[in-house]
Amino acid sequence: VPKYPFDYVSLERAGSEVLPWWVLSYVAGGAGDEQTQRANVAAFRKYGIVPRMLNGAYERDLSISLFGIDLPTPLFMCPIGVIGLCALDFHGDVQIAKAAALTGVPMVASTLMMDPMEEVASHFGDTPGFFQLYTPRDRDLAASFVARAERSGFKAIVITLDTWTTGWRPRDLNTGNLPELRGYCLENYFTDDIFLRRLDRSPKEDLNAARLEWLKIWGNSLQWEDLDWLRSLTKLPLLLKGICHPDDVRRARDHGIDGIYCSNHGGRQANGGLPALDVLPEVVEAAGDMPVLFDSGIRSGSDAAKAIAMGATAVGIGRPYAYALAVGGTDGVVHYLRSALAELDLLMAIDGFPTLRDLAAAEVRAV
Ligand code: HOC
Repeated sequence: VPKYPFDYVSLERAGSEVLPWWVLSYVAGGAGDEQTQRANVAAFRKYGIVPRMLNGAYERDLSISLFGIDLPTPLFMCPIGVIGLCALDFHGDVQIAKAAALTGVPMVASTLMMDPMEEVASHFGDTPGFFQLYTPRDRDLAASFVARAERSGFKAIVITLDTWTTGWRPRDLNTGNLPELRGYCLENYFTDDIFLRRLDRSPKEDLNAARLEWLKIWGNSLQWEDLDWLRSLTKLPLLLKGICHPDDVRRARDHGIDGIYCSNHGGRQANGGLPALDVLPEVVEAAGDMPVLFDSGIRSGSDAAKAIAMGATAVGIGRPYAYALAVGGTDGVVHYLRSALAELDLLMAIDGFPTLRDLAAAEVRAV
């Protein structure tokens, strides 16, 4: 019997059995009655790839180039705040970073990670990492996060736009776990001089006051103009996460943004929206030569193939790797990522797409 499951349904079941109930409600839950979350997944059943034969797909090349960085595969791990809780020792971010090093699949590390970014980045090995920024209201603190990310070796900054406040998440409200979650995600703040300067006493002396101070500043509802200031902070590639409308893509370009991240946060933030996959083609069209990262609803290698065939440059895995982390730590995440990649590779072999360029040009039809 294999150590870890090879399909998502079994993996989710196995993960659900080991996660503490209040962590499970956070990982599994979404916004409202979770119709967007379900629709994200269901959207992948609405489209199919038309195979091509006699195409010389005996060998495949799954590599991509993103902002001049060569990556062996098109997958990445989405940022998930407080993901560390899914690991037995609560140091899940470090375990994920190790999985990134072993697989070449980059981690997009959340501002709300449970170990300081410097520590997490030190485990990436040769795999590049990206830093996801929840832009705080304190501009000096935002600048400090970006500078620290740059110093730690992160290769791009992903600015999340749709989570300056947490959405209406009934499962988390029912379990009452939000205060608990907030208590765990402050490592990057508590290791930052700019944040510490805001406090009268250190977090060790007065944890509650530190947490309250964090609540006041963590979420910033940015305006387009703010992007110029964020742009001025770094030469690293900047991506906007949460983009689902072509006009927003065009505006992003006007503000010097380098990449688009099409996502509805896995349906965790706002309910009632379109599945992210349905808006991907128009986002890709507006993006032109800007790379488009995609997440929301990917569960398997064949889902990733569809997103690529619909124009995504790189594809983000979210909940599956959280369950894999719960089930087997670094080992579990590596197993999941290698399984998803094996499925993607086999699909390309059988359906006749030797490279991702060929897959991107594949015909996709509504089922
Ligand atoms: C306690 C704060 O990235 C997610 C997170 C953001 C939630 C913040 C929770 O939804 O996965």
